[in-house]
Amino acid sequence: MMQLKKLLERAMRVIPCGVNSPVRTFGAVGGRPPFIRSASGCRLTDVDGNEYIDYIGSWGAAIVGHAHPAVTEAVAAALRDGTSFGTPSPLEVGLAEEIVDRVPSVEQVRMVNSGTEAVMSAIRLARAATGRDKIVKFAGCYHGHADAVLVKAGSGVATLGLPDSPGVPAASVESTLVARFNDIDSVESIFDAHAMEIAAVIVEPVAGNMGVVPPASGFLKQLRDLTSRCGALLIFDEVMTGFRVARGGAQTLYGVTPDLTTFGKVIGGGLPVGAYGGASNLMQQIAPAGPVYQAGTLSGNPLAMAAGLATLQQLTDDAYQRLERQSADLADGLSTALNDAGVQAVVQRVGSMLTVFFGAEAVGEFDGAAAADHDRFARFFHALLSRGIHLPPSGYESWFVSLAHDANVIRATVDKARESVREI
Ligand code: KE4
Repeated sequence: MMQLKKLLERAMRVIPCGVNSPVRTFGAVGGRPPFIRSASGCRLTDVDGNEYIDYIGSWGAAIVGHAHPAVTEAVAAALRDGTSFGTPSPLEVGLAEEIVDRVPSVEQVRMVNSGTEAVMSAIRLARAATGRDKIVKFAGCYHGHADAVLVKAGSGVATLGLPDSPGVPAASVESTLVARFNDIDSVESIFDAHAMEIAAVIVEPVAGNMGVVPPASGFLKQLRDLTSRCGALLIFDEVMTGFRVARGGAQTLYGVTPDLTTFGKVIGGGLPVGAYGGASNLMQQIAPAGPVYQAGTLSGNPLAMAAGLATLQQLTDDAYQRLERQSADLADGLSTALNDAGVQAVVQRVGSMLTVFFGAEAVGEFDGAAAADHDRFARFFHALLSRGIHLPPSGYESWFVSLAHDANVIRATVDKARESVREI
């Protein structure tokens, strides 16, 4: 504990709240986060030598497990040739080809350095391509921290966006309209009022930032039909779902084709990468092919490309079948443990991303997620952490299962969850 205490004191002096991203502070669950020194497979080891089974998975990037030999070796090989050149390089072509091969709606893709950048760029492209300014997002969906999408619904479900953070000028969000996820009527009422001004609807095809909330049957198709009818683009933010819920992402799982897709996490294999892509006629509007400016010093850097490519190459059809089997076993085991303990909760899962909502029977949109018992989740979180299981520290986050979470790890997790529910 001494190492952690000293490190936290040092971190608090030089980094806001000692962390480089807010959710890491355990603010939603209380207590202090362990500082992780290393990770391997599905396990984290903190600076005091404590080991945890990891369900944060670097927020989705570590889908093949931490320090996977193929990824480590690919990065090491690229590293021996230098880190970044600021010129075209072969590895970025390889990763772009792999993305295009997997996602039929993507004919061309541009690499950036985060999901936030990917979303910023996709929205700029949609506005340029349509000549319109307004965008529609959904309460509870998170698309990174660019001004235009740092918005939460005001009262009601379809309202002009309200800034979600100081420093976001009203002017930056007055063109952002907020609807309710899984409620096509809330989207149609926005289009009734603003149809010809809307450049795009952006949606997480499986919501993962209000906890995991799957799309209601037909919802994504309804969004596709409505946007096509009104000349607006449909943007699937697949930063989390991309190559996570299926080989080609959520769009292949649900059979709905967006105009633009954003990616992140998995395609970087733990190194900083984002990307956005779509049909060539759209992507050819991006500079220098076209007038829509977007740039980045480290975009396409060889190390991140090597990590992403090596990760995707591990994600074979067999790998997705294993992820599906292990994740289903975990979800079923958790549901049974909660039910046996008489605890009202629901486990919502798509592929290898899942969330436990306490005090709820089913969650279909943000109000339902907010109404869940987050205090009970916090107690569950700490009961498991004390037993060496590290969940994401918020009831609004997805748990991530990796290829390294084998049957024994899943069984151990369910056993410890069964113990934990008895004390929360
Ligand atoms: P980044 O800028 O954090 O790479 O990506 C932003 C983003 C965009 N779109 C979706 C659907 C996302 O889930 C994210 C980022 N996800 C969070 C996890 N809920 C990142 C964790 C964090 O902010 O520390």
